[in-house]
Amino acid sequence: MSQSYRPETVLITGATGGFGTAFAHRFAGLGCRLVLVGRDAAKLRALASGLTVPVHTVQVDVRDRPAVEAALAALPTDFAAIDLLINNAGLALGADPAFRSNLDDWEVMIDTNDKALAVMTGLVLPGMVARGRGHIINISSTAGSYPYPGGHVYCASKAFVTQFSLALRADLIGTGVRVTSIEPGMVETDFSLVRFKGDAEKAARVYADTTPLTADDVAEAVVWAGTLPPHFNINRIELMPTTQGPGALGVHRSPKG
Ligand code: NDP
Ligand code: 8X3
Repeated sequence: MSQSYRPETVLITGATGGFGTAFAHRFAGLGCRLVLVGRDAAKLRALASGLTVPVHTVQVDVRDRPAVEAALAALPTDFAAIDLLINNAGLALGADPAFRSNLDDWEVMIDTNDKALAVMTGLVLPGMVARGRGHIINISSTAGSYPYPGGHVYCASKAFVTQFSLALRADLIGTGVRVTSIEPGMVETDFSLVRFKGDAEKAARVYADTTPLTADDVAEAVVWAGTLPPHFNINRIELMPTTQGPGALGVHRSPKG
């Protein structure tokens, strides 16, 4: 289907990361004005300087609710009416079994992937409803549907994102506001480097001898969902590399059963 809708103003969280940068370039290519949210001012400046559309950058930790509220309240008039919110900032920390995990890591994942995403949504949504149009695209994960060893809180945090997205749909029927959950599998970005806290060898092993998706592949799905005509809502997209698929359930075997 050809594109028949273009969001005028797109806000992207985690804009300085792998997915976020790909989204920024793709929506800039469509001529959208962009609000780029990230923690690193230098990376935000570098990203913005490579784009030829109007850009407003917001340097904030998405977990800092007062700072997020202030930044959204202070958006310049030209950027204030957000048509498309892409809740993308997120992370996994650690892949050890739950009983050997770091509770601080658990809190950071929940605070970032869930609480911050919900707060951002709650701040942007009333304006969309008042304008009778808007779209929220939440970046979830296959981890939200298919648990795996060492996934515990990360998997659960993404299940929250998927279910929150579907529940929003239930509330937003009749408002003109759309919601989409994007659920990628393995995509090569800094995601694993972050998960393994800078251990490049461990991170590289995740992607070794296989063909992961790229951030641009994910952007393809996001742009498609985000440029469909206003009557058309994509609820969920699950995407993964051809070289990835669900695995068997784990079974413990010992002579005693
Ligand atoms: P990256 O690590 O490349 O990007 C993550 C982005 O989130 C960075 O810009 C990072 O900023 C930002 N971020 C993290 N915490 C905060 C915070 N507290 N405040 C503001 N920004 C923050 O990873 P991806 O691009 O791969 O990940 C993007 C999203 O996609 C995440 O939600 C991830 O869970 C999800 N995902 C990733 C998959 C993958 O295999 N790569 C698959 C499925 C889903 P900073 O650089 O400052 O830390
Ligand atoms: C990222 C994909 O499989 O590492 O959400 O959890 S996975």
